[in-house]
Amino acid sequence: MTGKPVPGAPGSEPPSLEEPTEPREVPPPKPDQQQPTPMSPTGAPSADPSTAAAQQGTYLTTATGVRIGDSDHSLKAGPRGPTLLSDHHLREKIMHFDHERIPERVVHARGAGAHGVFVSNGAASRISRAAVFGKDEETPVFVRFSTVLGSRGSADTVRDTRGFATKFYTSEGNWDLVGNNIPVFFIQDGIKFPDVIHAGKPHPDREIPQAQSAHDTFWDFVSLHTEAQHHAIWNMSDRGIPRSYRTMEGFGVHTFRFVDADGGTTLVKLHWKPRLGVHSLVWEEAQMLGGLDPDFHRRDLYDAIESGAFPSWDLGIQTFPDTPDQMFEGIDLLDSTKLVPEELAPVQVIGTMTLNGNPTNFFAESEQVAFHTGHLVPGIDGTDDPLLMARNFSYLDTQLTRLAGPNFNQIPINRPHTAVNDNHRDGFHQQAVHGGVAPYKPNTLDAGCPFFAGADEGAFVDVPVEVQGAKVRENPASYDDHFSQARLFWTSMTPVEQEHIVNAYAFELGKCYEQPIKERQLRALANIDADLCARVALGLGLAAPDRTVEYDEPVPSPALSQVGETWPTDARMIGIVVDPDGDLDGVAEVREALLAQGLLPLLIAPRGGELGNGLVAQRTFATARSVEYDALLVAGAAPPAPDAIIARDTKAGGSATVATDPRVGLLVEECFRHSKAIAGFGEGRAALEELGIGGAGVVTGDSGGDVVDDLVTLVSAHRVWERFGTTV
Ligand code: HDE
Repeated sequence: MTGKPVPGAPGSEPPSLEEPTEPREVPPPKPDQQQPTPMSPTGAPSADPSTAAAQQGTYLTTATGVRIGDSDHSLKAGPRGPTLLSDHHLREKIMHFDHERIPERVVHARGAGAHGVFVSNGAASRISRAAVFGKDEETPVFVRFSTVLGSRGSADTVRDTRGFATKFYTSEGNWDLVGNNIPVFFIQDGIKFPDVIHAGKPHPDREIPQAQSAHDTFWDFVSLHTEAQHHAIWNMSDRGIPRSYRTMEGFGVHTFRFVDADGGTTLVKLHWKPRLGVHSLVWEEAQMLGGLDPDFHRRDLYDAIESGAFPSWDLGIQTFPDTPDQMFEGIDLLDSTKLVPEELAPVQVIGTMTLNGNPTNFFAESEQVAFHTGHLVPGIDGTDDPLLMARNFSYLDTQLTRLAGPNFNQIPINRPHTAVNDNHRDGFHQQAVHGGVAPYKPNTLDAGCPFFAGADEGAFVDVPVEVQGAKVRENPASYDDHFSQARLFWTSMTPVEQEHIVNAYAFELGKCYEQPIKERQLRALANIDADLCARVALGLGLAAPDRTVEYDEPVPSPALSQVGETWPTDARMIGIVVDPDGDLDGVAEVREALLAQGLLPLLIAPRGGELGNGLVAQRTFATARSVEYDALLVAGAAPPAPDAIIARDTKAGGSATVATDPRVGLLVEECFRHSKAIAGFGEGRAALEELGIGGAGVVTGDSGGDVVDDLVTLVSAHRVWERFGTTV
């Protein structure tokens, strides 16, 4: 692992406490933060690069570039007198501030982005002529991860689908892959999108609950509109509460069409496979994090990139012959409520994406980025999936409101890294100074420029697909199966994953007030699996109904389960509980050993500041909570200071003989309950014994060296799976 040290870690530069008095240089902008480059009629860039930076010069100025000597006091008639209307600087500063907010996204409002690079391995170049798939081609990308239902300030760890949208700045223009972390969707036809979102958003009268599906309107819709049942069971599974954006799969969901150099076509489904594996929180952790650290996923992504643990994903494709019926093994490829099991169509890796740069400015990049399913490049095309068709309209339309006009592609983060010569003119927020007099075709006055490209010059050529049929508002018969793949998902889960699904349904339906909605959803569950239905019914105190539909028994797909493999442990967080008067040599040794293996140790001590031996406390017993860590290593568990304002362990009679600070006890107990690995050495081992913590996933030793390797091995399995079911 390379990169900067973790902020606050030993060795990092202490920040200055004073505002500098000497001007310093403004950092240069990143390449994709340049202003749009006005193009001359011949397509040659004509911008002066010195105007590229968003902020230039050394001194504070007005918006019109006049230097300012005081920005702290408004212009008044005497120090205690009224403020003067002639203070232009005051009025301009306040006016701009008043208009800083733009409408949040109508869905996916809460998110976080990062820069990176996609490197193709060339495997897809056989079936797609897209330059982005050329062997060893490197393409800059910007990715935005998001939740769907919550507003911009909502918590990261809610139970929800996650967006996974990638903008590829290819040499042939931008390609946006606007996907989710769940491979299927709630609806088959985009015309239902307002319905499902209105049902999932907070109740219109009270505007609660925020960012949750655990309420009546959501389950009212899902239980009536049973094509949503497949997506809903994914939400109820551990996929609905990812551990990190870094540990999520991504899916293009729809079937796309790749086009080769000869015009030959192949149907494909796109998958992002995280190199770190697919990992999730447990529900109690997710709930706790909603209060303790609502920015958990945003922070995790940012910190991992800052620390040099760059997250990466392989991009893979499942390929299918482009037959007239667009079916594969009985699965309708145009039905976005269906997936194709990887056992039937293996995912073939075509490249790798690495996120290696945090945004410089959240608003300019993560907020203003505008994705669109219609942003395609030659060699990548859509299909007639009615969900995709509606999206192609919606994403263009929504930006007009959100980004206030048609020129949003000129915003730096959206700008292609290729020449733009589009004949679009004027409009709100036009940034380019277009030359020429003939933004129309054909023309003679601008010498016929710009010219049409042929296929050989990289033009996007529409696939000449045959289309016919009567105009109808109908679905094909294959869309009628709403349950077989929900059952496929359920039967592909391990017992511990099934247990989590049961608990999630019992929680969500338990939050509904309307009895008929719970009963109707139980009828849907009966059509997925009798055992699932019976267990949820038990939790709700209701009778389990019988199934009402029949379908062929699906073959389970082990690839859908998250349990059973081991994964790299890069940047996994290990909390180390330290006694400042204890074995600091041992602490330094385990810290180094964990860093050397690419994990991120964080020292937790009774108080902040330097601990000795070059070690600095990064968390204190007051600021640390278990949910931040993937595993805990107890090196010492100092007793509370005599004057500490905390409750003593009453088990020990409140005497000064208490060996373990109760806050350490809480850390350990929560980690244990959430099936995380725990290690202890020396004084820490004694603390674990006192707390009664042992068994699977707990390793102890005399020294740190005895436990580090075993701890890392446990973290590589993500959880101590066998402990689930033995804890509350
Ligand atoms: Fe979206 N979706 N969506 N969606 N979606 C938006 O576009 C929409 C769907 C997805 O980080 C909006 O720019 C319709 C499926 C992501 O900026 C909006 C339908 C999938 C993001 C919109 C769908 C997605 C959005 C809101 C049904 C997974 C966040 C703001 C036909 C394959 C992108 C915006 C970001 C955002 C419409 C269904 C993924 C309103 C009409 C299926 C990741 O245009």
